[in-house]
Amino acid sequence: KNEQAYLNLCDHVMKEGAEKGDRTGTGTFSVFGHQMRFQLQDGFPLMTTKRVPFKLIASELLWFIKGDTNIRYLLQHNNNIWNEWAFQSWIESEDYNGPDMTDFGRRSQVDEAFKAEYDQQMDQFKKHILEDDDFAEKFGDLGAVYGKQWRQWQSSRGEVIDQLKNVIENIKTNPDSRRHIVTAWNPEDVPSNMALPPCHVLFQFYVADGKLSCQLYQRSGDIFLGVPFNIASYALLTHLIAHECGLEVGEFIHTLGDAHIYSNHREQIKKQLNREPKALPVLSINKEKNSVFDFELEDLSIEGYNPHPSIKAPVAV
Ligand code: DHF
Ligand code: TMP
Repeated sequence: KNEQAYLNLCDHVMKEGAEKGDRTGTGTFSVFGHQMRFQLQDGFPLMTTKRVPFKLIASELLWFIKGDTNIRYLLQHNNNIWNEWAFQSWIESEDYNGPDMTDFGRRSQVDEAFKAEYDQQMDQFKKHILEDDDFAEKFGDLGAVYGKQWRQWQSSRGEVIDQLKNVIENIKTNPDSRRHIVTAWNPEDVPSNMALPPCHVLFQFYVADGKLSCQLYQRSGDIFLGVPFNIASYALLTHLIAHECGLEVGEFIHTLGDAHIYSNHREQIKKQLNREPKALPVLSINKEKNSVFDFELEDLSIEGYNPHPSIKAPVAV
C-alpha cells in the first residue's frame, strides 16, 4: 500500500526524531534525509487515514501553474492555506494600524481574547483582498514564490524563463533527457523577496517505458500538515503533464531534507497511526482538456475517496 510509505515516515520520526528547535519557536522532532516512493498506477496518493481536502490541493496547484503569487485567487476558491503568510506582511506594513498582531500564530493558540481579535483582523484582511483591487495588489502578493519561479523566472540578462512550459516541451521532444528540471529556489530572491522561501525546491521528470515519473526535493517538510498536501500536489502535476504528453503515470518519488513533526502535532499523529488505511481514490480529469495550462478546478476530481475523519492541528507560522 502506497500510504504506508507516509505512515512509516510518521512512525520513524516519532520514534527516532531528534528534538530540535525551529524558526517558529514551536519545537519539532526531526530527521534529515528521507525518501518515499508512490506508484501512481496503484491509486492517487491522497491519504485515507485522515481526510485531506483535495480541492485545496487542486486550487493551489492551478494557482502555481497559472504563475500567480497573489492569495486573491486562492480566496476566490475558498482556499485559506496561504493567508497567514500574506497577513504577516500586512501587519508589518506602515498601512496597518489595528491592534498589535505580533506573533499571532502562537498567541492565538494560547490566548482566547487575542484569538477573537485576530480572527476579526484576519476576516477583515480577507475581505479587503477580495474586494479592493489596490489592496490586493499590495498585500495579497506573497512575492517571488512558486508561481513566479516556475513561469516567470527573471534572468540577469533580462529574459523571462518559463521553466514549466519548457520542461513540458522537452518531455515531448526529448523524453530521454536527464535535464527535465524545474527549480523554485532562486538564491537572488530567497533572503528577502518572498513570504516564505520555497519548501518544495526542485523537481525532475523522467520518462521510461512510456511512463512519466517525478522526483521532488523538499528541503523542509511539516509531516502532519504540509507533506500530505505536497504528495498529492506533485502526484496531480505528474498526472496532468503525463496526460498532455501522451504518457502513462509512473512513480512519484518524494525526497525530504528536514522532515519534522511539530511538538504540538504529536497527539494527532498518534491518532492517525492507529487507523487502518483504506483503498486509495482514483483521479478523474476532464480528458477534453489537453494542455496543462487549460485546466480549471471543475476539470479535476477524485473518485472513491472514503477517508477516516479529518484531524485538526495548528499551523506554525
Ligand atoms: N508552514 C508550516 N509550518 N507548515 C506547513 O505545512 C505550511 N504549508 C504552507 C505554508 N506554510 C506552512 C502551505 N501549505 C495547510 C496545508 C498546507 C499548507 C498550508 C496549510 C493546512 O493548514 N491544512 C489543514 C487544512 C486547512 C483547511 O482546511 O483550510 C489540514 O488539516 O490539512
Ligand atoms: P521553514 O522555512 O523554516 O522551513 O518553515 C517552513 C515550514 O512550512 C516547515 O514546517 C515546512 C512547512 N511546509 C511544508 O511542509 N510544505 C509546504 O509546501 C510549505 C510551503 C511549507
